[in-house]
Amino acid sequence: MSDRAYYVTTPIYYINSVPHIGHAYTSIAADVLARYARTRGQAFLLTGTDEHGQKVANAAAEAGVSPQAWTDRMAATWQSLCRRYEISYDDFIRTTEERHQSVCVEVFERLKVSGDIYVGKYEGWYCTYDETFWLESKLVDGRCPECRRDVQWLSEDNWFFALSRYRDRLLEHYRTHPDFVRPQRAYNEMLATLEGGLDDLCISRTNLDWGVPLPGGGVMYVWLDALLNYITAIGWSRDEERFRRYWPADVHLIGKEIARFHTIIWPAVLWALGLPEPKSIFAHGWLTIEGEKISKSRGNVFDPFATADFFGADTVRYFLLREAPFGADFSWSDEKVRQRRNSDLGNDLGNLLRRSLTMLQRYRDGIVPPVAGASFGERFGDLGERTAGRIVELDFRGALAEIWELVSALNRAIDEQKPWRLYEQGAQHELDALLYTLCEGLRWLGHLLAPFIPAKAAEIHQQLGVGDELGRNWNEALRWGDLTAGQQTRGGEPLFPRLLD
Ligand code: ME8
Repeated sequence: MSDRAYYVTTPIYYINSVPHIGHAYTSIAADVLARYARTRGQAFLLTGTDEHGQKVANAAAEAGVSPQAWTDRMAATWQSLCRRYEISYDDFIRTTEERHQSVCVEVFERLKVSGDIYVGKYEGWYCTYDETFWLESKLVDGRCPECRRDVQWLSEDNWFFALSRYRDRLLEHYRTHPDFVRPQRAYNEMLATLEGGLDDLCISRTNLDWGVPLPGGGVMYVWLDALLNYITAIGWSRDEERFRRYWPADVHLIGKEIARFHTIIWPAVLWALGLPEPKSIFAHGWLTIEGEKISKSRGNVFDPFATADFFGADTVRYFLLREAPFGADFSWSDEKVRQRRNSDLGNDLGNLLRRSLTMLQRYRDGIVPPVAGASFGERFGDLGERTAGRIVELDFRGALAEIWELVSALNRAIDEQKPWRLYEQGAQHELDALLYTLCEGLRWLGHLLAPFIPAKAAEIHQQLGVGDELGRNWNEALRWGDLTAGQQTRGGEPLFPRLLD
């Protein structure tokens, strides 16, 4: 068996403020991939916080504390968001950590040696909020094209990364790797950007202290510092064996507004270091409210902790992944979350579990009968593979739709075969076959749903009395008929109690 691991990352989030649901969204999607991948072998999920830059320094100053005290406090909040939404990260990197800062300095030194960076004069427009330099031609009414804030004129001697040198190689890579950037829209946009030409990138700042100090003065541009997190955490230049197990990353998950950094600048930096590019980058869409991106700067954020308390983390996870194709924008509304909760999760899934176990209790003392009905095994035999295929394609909505076919088919089997009638008629064999099918179907659902709604998936297995099953190899677990006859089920509380208006 190969010791290669599936490596998936989230962006590292700015901690100038508290997190909102948009941040949770990316991390939840990454978590689904990692949880699934762990059932097939090794996986590594990296998330963390981007702690340098003017925005963070300003936030600390406003709060009247040192940047380090501020970041310590905020990083703890971001970690608890991960716990609240069951993000099973393997490492949480903070860019103020020594392990990261030393990598930044080493990268800088190596790029100096390779001749990929040089000193030049930087004069141009800078948006502090987005930590981005803009060409005059890109400004909109003299303001930042991204956030529409005022930009500042900067004139400094700075270090530049010779990005323009990599344009042809990038174009070639895009041409030969049509899946390098997904979805297609992001690929097309980035290709058009490349075709439009590339400027070299200013990678140092002299008018700011809160960053990674560079030998000779100044600090590293926060975006280069941030991107390097993806190689710091897996041991680049410190532990080559470990690094080779994870790199290149299988997928960087990001929001579409930071695609240029990840799909153009990042591969070029890696090439300059003699490293391969990531296998793919997926730039997903935005969560909106009334058509506006949810963001602190637009003032339409709400507390994701309170949301998890109210709906339950699993309900929110399910909603976010089921509501829209990954890649598209979609809108948040409490009402839509409530509907998904009450219909898909409560009526379809929760009631299926409750009805099945209640009937098993009534007719068979809660014990799984010895007759394995085969028809579902034939019909859904490849469901595990199909669901897995959708997950690795990042089609989470499609994966859940596949899984819900099984949920619906099991509910239909109850409605059509009417176990209470089979019982009255003394049709013992048919009743056994149906009850077995329901239990085995639910055992499958526990496995299939574990990446998406981990706590509730575990609860399904607990109620079935197979609480030690989760974490089994995906293919082995999803063999129809694996549930042992004679298994004592337990039952329990409703999985998704109805939420009232
Ligand atoms: O950009 N809908 O950090 P950031 C969906 N530090 N996703 C959203 C979202 C929304 N409304 N709002 C935020 C940064 N996100 C840099 C990244 S990586 C080397 C450095 C998610 O705190 C989405 O993933 O602004 C987006 O890319 C990320 O949060 C931006 O987080």
